[in-house]
Amino acid sequence: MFGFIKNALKRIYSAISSQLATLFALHEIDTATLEKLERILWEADTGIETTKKLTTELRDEMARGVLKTGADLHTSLQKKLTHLVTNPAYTPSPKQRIFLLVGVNGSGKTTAASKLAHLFITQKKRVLFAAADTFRAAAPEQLSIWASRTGATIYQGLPGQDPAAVVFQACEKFKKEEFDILIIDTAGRLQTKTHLMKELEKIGAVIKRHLPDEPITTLLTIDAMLGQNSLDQALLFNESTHLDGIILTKLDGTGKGGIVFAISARIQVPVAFITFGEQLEDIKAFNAEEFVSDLLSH
Ligand SMILES: Nc1nc2c(ncn2[C@@H]2O[C@H](COP(=O)(O)OP(=O)(O)OP(=O)(O)O)[C@@H](O)[C@H]2O)c(=O)[nH]1
Ligand SMILES: [Mg+2]
Repeated sequence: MFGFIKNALKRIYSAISSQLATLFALHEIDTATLEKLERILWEADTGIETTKKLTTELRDEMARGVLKTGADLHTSLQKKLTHLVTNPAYTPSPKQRIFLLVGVNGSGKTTAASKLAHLFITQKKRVLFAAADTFRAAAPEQLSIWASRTGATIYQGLPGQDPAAVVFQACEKFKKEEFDILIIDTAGRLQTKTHLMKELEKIGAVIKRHLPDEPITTLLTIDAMLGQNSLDQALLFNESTHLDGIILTKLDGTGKGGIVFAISARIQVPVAFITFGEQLEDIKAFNAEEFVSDLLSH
């Protein structure tokens, strides 16, 4: 299993890491090296702002004489990128039992809900899904297929029903049947910010009223394949509700791991999980140090 995950991730890193390896092998670096680095980072979706900030700092270190070799560059970049993605860091706790998945159409909410359920079920937890995407007729059915694959239980509302009403009933079931984890799948349609805010507020209020002692963990799915475009959408959610973490999806479809750094710089919400395929196992808690180290040295 571990080998499989490593292989899937390797594809993500390969495009960027092979180019970086050439720079890190240099005995002496100069301004041209940093220009090359700038291009590699930018092409890997790191984003203009973040790339500029990083290379400015590196130029400064070079001017002060602390950055001389490719190896120095490797060490410094590793430190800077790790700092970028651990600031802030996602801190999971056993108190987190209610997970609300939000994100635009097709960004991978339902699949991520199922992968999360799978993770919890392998830890012997009892998982309840709330199928609060009542907008798309096929959505509850899609989630119920995942429920039977993972061994989770599902609470399904009626098509067109108010999502908050579905969440209310799912909360009741969660309490009465003493589930360990509640995962709420929501609709991905992106209307106005006001509408989005209202709907998420309503769902949040229902949970708070019925499960007052339970913290709500809101996770935003971001499609890594969309690159910089996905960030504008992410910003809209960040302005509409409190986000605890990001699930960066479809990393297998891009050789551009740099999006992780762009997210951290632009929206200051920690990456909590990454997904990299369509199987239930294709999810991993995000580990900044490991991610950066793999990205820089595969
Ligand atoms: N390759 C790959 N495909 C993924 C991944 N995660 C999700 N997908 C695919 O992306 C598509 C959309 O995923 P969903 O989970 O249905 O997305 P959603 O956000 O629930 O979409 P809506 O309910 O329409 O808003 C599906 O075809 C998934 O199989 C991933 O990590 N890698
Ligand atoms: Mg869905």
